[in-house]
Amino acid sequence: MFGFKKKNITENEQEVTETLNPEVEEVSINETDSETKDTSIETETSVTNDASLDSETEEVATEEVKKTGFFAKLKQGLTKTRDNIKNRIDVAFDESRQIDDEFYEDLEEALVMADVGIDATEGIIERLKEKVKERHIFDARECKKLLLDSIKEQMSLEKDAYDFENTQSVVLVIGVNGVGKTTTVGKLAHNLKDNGRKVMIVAADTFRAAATEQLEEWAKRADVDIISAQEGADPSGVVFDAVQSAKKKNIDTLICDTAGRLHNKKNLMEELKKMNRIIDREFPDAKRENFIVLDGTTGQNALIQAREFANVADLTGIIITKLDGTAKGGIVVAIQSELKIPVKYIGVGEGIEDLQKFDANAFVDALFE
Ligand SMILES: Nc1nc2c(ncn2[C@@H]2O[C@H](COP(=O)(O)OP(=O)(O)OP(=O)(O)O)[C@@H](O)[C@H]2O)c(=O)[nH]1
Ligand SMILES: [Mg+2]
Repeated sequence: MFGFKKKNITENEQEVTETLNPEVEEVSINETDSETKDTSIETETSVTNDASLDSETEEVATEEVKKTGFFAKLKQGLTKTRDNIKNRIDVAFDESRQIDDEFYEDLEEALVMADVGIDATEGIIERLKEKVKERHIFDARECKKLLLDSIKEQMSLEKDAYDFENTQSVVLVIGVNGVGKTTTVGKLAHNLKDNGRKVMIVAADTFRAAATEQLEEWAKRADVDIISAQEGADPSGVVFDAVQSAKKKNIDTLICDTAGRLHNKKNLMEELKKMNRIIDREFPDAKRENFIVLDGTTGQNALIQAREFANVADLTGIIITKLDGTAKGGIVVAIQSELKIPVKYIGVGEGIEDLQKFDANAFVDALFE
């Protein structure tokens, strides 16, 4: 009954034989309702909801604690990158420094070391030089503020970047193998659920049974509904059923985990397009997001992947994971500036709380201060 046959799957490559007609094939779906799940999970997750605050002051205080926690985690996550550039930045902005060619060269070197990328670095330095000239600045420390402001400006997001979080939406999470898609789906589901949203996730990676099991584990942790099917089922069929279920249950956000795919595998890219078509056709009123997940530790490779995926899918946002595992976190700046696609979330660890909305101000401060 399935239009897909699983063929040799290696770590870097998955191939499918596609014989789909009509567009969606029937799949046998496993639906797990978060409300019927076992009580041990209830206990675990209820810890996060324990405080029922009743005064505005307390809410403000909690917000402050959250912000402090957010920044501390971000700073911790960017430790390797900060350590990598710290010496150069300190030397460049030493109070005894002149703002001369050597000064700009040192800055350039620090940014390139952090993988900000040649093009993005040149743009940043050019803008900095203009501002320094315009404002007649001679003090290197004053120049530091200008530099940080210039990067922040470049990285800041449009006001509507997170609109999908507040309206009915479908999010498709895509990328190559092992970048952190499934983990990110789990973390994102948790974040949205934590904000009172009704979330459902769908295991559209049907190539490996283990992939579904992994996502089921995340559904339990995040305490959200999950739709899955058995190994080998048509991914588009699973998505189709998930969309019907999401509409019926009045789900706020449906998040689709997909299989890792290489951009040069035509069949897999076609399959991606098809999933997109199904969602658009079956849920035209939902706000759509296509997030590409990129592994921050792969440096400039991530940039290449994003370019390739942008050719087949209308990417609405980028999620960069594993920033805690790299000394080259500046790749976030390179990706944003070269692709002109907003980085919307970053992964700073493997835990459920380790996905952060991208905050340009906090990111730049955590990196340089
Ligand atoms: N340190 C760190 N590890 C991460 C982060 N995000 C994901 N990982 C780890 O990366 C590994 C791969 O994550 P998955 O979520 O399975 O990746 P995937 O893209 O779904 O992989 P495939 O489905 O095989 O393509 C796991 O060990 C995750 O714990 C992160 O932000 N920081
Ligand atoms: Mg996965």
